[in-house]
Amino acid sequence: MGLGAFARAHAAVFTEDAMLAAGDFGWGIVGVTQRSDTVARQLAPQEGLFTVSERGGAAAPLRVVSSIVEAISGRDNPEGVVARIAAPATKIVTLTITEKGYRFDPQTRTLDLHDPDVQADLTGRPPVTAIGQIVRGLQQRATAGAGPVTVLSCDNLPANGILTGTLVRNFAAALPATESGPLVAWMRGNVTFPSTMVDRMVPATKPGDLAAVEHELGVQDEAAVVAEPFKQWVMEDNFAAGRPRWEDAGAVFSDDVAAWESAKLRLLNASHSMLAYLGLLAGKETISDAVAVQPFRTACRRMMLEEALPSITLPAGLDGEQYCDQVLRRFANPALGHTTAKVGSDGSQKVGLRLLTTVRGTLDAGRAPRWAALAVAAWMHYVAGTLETDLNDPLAAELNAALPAAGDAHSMVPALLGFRPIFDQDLAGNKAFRDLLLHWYRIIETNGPDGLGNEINNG
Ligand code: CS2
Repeated sequence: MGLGAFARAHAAVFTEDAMLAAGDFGWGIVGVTQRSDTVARQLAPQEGLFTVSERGGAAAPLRVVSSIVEAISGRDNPEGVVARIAAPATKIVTLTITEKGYRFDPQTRTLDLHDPDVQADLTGRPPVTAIGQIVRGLQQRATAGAGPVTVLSCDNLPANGILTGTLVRNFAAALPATESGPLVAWMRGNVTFPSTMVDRMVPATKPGDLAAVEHELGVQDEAAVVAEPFKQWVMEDNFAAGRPRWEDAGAVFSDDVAAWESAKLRLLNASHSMLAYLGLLAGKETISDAVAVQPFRTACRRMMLEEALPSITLPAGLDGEQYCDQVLRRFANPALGHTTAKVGSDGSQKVGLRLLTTVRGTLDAGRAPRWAALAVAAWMHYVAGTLETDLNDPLAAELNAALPAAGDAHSMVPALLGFRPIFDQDLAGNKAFRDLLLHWYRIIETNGPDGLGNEINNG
């Protein structure tokens, strides 16, 4: 579920590699698009085939991937999605639907039962939310005796398997008692929700990328994707109905996925977000342009080394400093064209998981979260500046309603701190954090990117 560029460049590639390496060709992917049906329309006339174009040092030649056997639109054909989830041949339902696709309340990590689409799905209409489609599919499986299945979240969320299991059970529990009772009981013995850590930088495909692929391949491919050469997948080995031999394709099975996920979110994704907002502030179009600004790179490094690393427990075998260096090298890939606007989108869904976790951890250790606060202040300044025009965020309307039309650090920082979907009361009331936000916001406001650079360099 979720057939964006990331799913094509990650799960589809790992799955094809696993089939090739293991000689086990019994697998195939039915891809389901979410809100837009574009990718389903692009893939259909190509029989699911698409090209992966790696960019940067050690890039492999163009490759046509064949693991997607069918692509359907979840918006136009919700019953079809439910039927595919219910089909006995379906063994795994993967999700790459981004943070906002889960419709959860970040403070309670439970399903947002106030969400109008969730509510409508609960009434029994053909479901449009991913969680609603999964539950209806599981319900049909239970009734038809179609056998166990695995639901595998592949999004950047901490303990994504536990979260997904909770949301599925929340939806099931909100159904009428005659439906929920038997379903919840069946799920207990037949559905697993392993956690995963997924990693590959995959920008949105641009028209120029399609032209370059066509030039090299000699055929037009509307669904081609661009990706960095690096890719990583760490999973819990808890599958209810079998799985491809992904380990033969380089995936790692681990009992410590939560530690991998925290490391990735708080080091890679947190710095990615920081660079996106600092880069947007300084007029940098891509992450590689932003990381080339020496003070911005310094701020990222210091946030990772001085604040994020001390507040997490690394998984065995991961060298924290090497990981940070590798992340900065990957960001610097000039051929990728990963835009700051794309990484900066949906900030309301990302800031809490990527940055506020480190802010809290650092405050709890009795230290000042100076660098993480800079990233949050840069996001705040970006929100205040783009709110009325084109803030690409699912909570744009709510943010718009909560903030003054215009304002400086003194009005914007407290107004944003009062925005409960992101900041809980505790953090919003923390004086040290608030002072740091005011400090950085004012520097951004009055001194611009260059003044900010000087302040960063002064430590
Ligand atoms: C990025 C991620 O868009 C974003 O927010 O931080 O998509 C990032 O590229 C991937 O998580 C890398 O694995």
